[in-house]
Formats: sequence, structure tokens, C-alpha cells
Amino acid sequence: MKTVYILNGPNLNLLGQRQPEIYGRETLADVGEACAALGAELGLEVQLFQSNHEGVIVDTIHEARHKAAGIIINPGALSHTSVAILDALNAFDGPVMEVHISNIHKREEFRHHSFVSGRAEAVIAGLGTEGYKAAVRRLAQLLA
Ligand code: DHK
Repeated sequence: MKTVYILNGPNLNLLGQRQPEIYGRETLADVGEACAALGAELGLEVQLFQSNHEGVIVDTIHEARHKAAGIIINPGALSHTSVAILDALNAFDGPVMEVHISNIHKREEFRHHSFVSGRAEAVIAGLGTEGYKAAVRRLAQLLA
């Protein structure tokens, strides 16, 4: 079974608690369970990670080089600032899906640009937490 990493950046540990009008009421654990169940149906083992620290996310992408066939990433605020995460993803050989729970293009201008988007096969923004499941489905197709 192929493994997929779902990586989440800063503040996403507070999913379900912070600004629910923007990010919804589902928790990250709920997202992890739903994606693991969907992944199992589609023949993928899904592993969920979250860190508030850029370097830990970079280290986890390096680990994915040897352990994962694909990556789904919501870098949170680091989407808009982190060349280091882009560089790490460029050192990963498999497909990358970028997910934003909110529609970053409808929000403040500083959220409109993401360093990761040029590396991603697809960018999903504004589907709420459903976006993670859409990314799992697409990765299953790409990895079939
Ligand atoms: C999550 C965050 O934490 C923000 O910093 C991004 C993203 C948007 C999201 O929509 O999932 O700007």
C-alpha cells in the first residue's frame, strides 16, 4: 500500500476552535480520521502530521522522500512566506497537492500568493476541510 503524508502548518492544531466562521468546526483529528478512511478505500495509507515550526515541517518533508509516495500540504501561514518548504518539496519526487481550507484569494492580499503553488499538481482553496478529501482522491488517481 502506498503511503501519503498530510502535512499541516502553524495553528492548524487549533482547527475547530479558532475562527470557526473561516475554518469550520471540524478538528484536525476529524480530518485525519476521514482521510484515513477514504485512503483505505482507495488503497492508500494516510498519515497526518501537524507542526507549528517551519524546520519540523521541512524535516518531515525530508522523511517523506523515503516513506511517502505523495504529499498533501496545508502550510498555513507558511504558504505565504516559506521558500524553505518550497525547496524541501522540490527535493521530493512524488506529486504534491496544496490545500487551503479557506479561499485565500477572497481574503487579505498577503494571503493571495503561496510559494508552494508552483510546485503543486493542484491547489484546492475554499472547500473547507472537504479539500483534504478531494486531495486524497486526486492523489489516488495520480498514484494509480
Ligand atoms: C490556513 C492558515 O492558517 C492561514 O494562515 C492561511 C490557510 C490560509 C487555510 O485556509 O487553510 O492564510
